[in-house]
Amino acid sequence: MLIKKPTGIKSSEITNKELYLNRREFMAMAAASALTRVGGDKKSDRKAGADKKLPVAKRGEYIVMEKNTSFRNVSTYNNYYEFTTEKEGIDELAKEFRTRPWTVTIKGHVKNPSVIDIDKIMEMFPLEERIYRFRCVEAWSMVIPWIGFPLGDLIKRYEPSSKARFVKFTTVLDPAQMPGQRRQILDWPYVEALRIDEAVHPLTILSVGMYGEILPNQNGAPLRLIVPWKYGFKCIKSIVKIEFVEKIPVTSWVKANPAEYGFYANVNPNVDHPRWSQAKERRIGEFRKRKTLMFNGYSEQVAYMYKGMDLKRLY
Ligand SMILES: Nc1nc2c(c(=O)[nH]1)N[C@H]1C(S)=C(S)[C@@H](COP(=O)(O)O)O[C@H]1N2
Ligand SMILES: [Mo]
Repeated sequence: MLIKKPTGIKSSEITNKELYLNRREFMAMAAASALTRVGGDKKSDRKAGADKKLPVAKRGEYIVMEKNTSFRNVSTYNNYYEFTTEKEGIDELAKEFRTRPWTVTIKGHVKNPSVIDIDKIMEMFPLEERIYRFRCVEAWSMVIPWIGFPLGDLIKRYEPSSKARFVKFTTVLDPAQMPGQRRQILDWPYVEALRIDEAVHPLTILSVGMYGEILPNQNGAPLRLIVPWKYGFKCIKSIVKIEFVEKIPVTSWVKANPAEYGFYANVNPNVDHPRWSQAKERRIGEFRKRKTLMFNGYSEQVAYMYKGMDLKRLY
């Protein structure tokens, strides 16, 4: 990954020393990571093409002070059941997946229901880079420089009514292109949802790229959700529909196995998955295990939304 000059960072944007970097810290980290950068992140390892580069209008204010996982790991170790339940080889299986033309339908309790082209969406909202921790429910984690825009910006634009208590997302249904959808692994299409306050939270983004380039197909091109304080399965890929609804939607994993997967799916080291502990995680590319952090390290930003909720019951 190219280290960009942190010109976009204003001191007014720095409100939390754990999450946000000031200019000097960022320079130090950039220098250090340039020196220690090894193997997997070299340009030559990537199928980079000039056409894949994405213009980033600003460097986002939310940056995690940890070394990025290599592009190679993030783009070759995936979960994408529409292609296969294997974690490796999705890059190959999804190589020919067509992400254009692509439209996103916005409907439900909203003032301006619309069908918008993905290229239009990318013009409408200035893109920024957000370096986030990403924690899969299966106890592995990564640090990924996403490119995207706040979901809240899109929501504001379409003006949901007070009846819009949840936002429901749906992945494309295309069994001709997605071999996994020809088998009853999940009740296709994949569905996820957020409470409206979670959806408009400034940490929640819709992503169109990572590592300075457009999103690889295996990572959810052309548009996917990123909610950094929740387990990875909430981060639905290849979105074709965003719906504003009144009642809590039945999401794919809750439907498939409600004893193991909840609607909230907040990263929580104190609430184990029935088949394994959530107390620790393995950062891809490392051997030692790390302690998993409450809300994946984003407590200060998000804990207020769950005040008074029993997180053991509402997992
Ligand atoms: N449509 C769809 N979205 C999905 C999935 C999926 O199988 N289908 N897997 C989820 C899970 S379990 C994880 S951990 C992340 C993985 O994202 P990544 O491959 O970009 O790391 O995507 C999530 N989004
Ligand atoms: Mo996951």
